[in-house]
Amino acid sequence: MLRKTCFRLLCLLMPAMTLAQQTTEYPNDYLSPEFHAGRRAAFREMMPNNTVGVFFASQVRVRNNDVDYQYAQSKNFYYFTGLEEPNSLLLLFKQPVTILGATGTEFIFVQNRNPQQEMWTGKILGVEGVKNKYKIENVFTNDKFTASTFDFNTVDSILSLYKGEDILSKYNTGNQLSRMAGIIDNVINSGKKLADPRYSTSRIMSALRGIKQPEEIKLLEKAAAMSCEGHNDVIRAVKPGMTEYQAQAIMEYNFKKNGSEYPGYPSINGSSENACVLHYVTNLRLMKDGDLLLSDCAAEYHGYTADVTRTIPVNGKFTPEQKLIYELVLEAQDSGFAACKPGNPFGAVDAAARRVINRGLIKLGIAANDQEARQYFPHGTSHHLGLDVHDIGPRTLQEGVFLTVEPGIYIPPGSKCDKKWWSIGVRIEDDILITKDGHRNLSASSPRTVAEIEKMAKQKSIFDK
Ligand SMILES: [Mn+2]
Repeated sequence: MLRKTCFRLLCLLMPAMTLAQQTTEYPNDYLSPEFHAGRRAAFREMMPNNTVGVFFASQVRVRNNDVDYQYAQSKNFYYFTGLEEPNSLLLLFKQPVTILGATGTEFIFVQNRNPQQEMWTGKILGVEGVKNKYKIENVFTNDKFTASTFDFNTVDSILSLYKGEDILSKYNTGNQLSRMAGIIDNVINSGKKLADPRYSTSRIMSALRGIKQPEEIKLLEKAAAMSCEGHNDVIRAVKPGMTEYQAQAIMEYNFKKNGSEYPGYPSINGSSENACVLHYVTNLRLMKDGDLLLSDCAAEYHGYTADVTRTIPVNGKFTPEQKLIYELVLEAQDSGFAACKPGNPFGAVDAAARRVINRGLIKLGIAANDQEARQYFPHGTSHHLGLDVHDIGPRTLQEGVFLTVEPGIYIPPGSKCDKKWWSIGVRIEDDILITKDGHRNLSASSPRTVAEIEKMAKQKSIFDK
């Protein structure tokens, strides 16, 4: 007990991460070339003998007519290279091979410089640029990768996840990426097997990406800190008469202000019954006195995303019913946190949180048994978090695993319980890094308790300054 109190005190004394204003012309806190080289080496270490890893950049995706979506690089490709350009291919060999006169284990095929295109969409790095910036040894332009560039029959299998990456799509034929993917697809269709049809590549990626390295943790700390700034500003600013999209604007302003490239996933800002829709992204409703607002929003920073949810009273004060449900979810989250330690199975966090929620819903007369309780808490408590918001990782908690703890209770109108509970939807979500002897909450700089939230709600918002 004493130890627990001491730990809590320590947490309170630890300063929240403050985000430094950028002072260099461009951001200079990207993952280093050495980080990516280290990840490629770790992949090669886990590859079976005489195999090749094949990783493609993401497809450019059309939004409508001649407008593309903002480019988002393939996370596996980014993990191994840092390169944010499309139309690129990375080959990682277990044993050295010779391709186009160069001998080694790493080959990357990238876009050629193109003054005409660069006038419209900005600088293309080209061979020299990629060599200098990313320090990858064997760099070629993508037109050099043809069906005869390398005889894939000389390796036993190809490790790749390209089949799930939407790069062979008929809507995208005619570009270098689809052309290169087509070559690999032909090799595989003519008998060269994918290693354990996709399975072992996923397993290697999961083992690697599931354990966060110190450089990745720094970016995740920043993503979590700017996410918390957004949530805190929403807690201060929200009031009856404001719309859900205005709450979203306050949130995302804070992300962008701090250099986030995108929200890590579409921002969820659901008030009243909309809080009961798990992935509500419409965000159009006018909020009223007495509503709860559930905001599940987080920033992505240099490829790494946080995932934070806070649920707050729109008028600054929880009703007695809202408070009962809120504090039940909070207790469940605390129980989930307690299960976050090395050696525990991933599912121990959900088991701990669900036990509290089931017991509480039965006690309040909302559910008759565990099975009925499940309909009010229909999702899992945790998922891995990192390059993807729903990331990949090991099933046993260990140092470097990064996961969410996010229990919730959702009681939509019409539920089979007393009407006084209807339209209450509560989720509380934090981002937990497993440490050597326990865990650290990277999103602790946004308040979770009823008292702390009601106190923050009284503070001046960005609109009062
Ligand atoms: Mn989540």
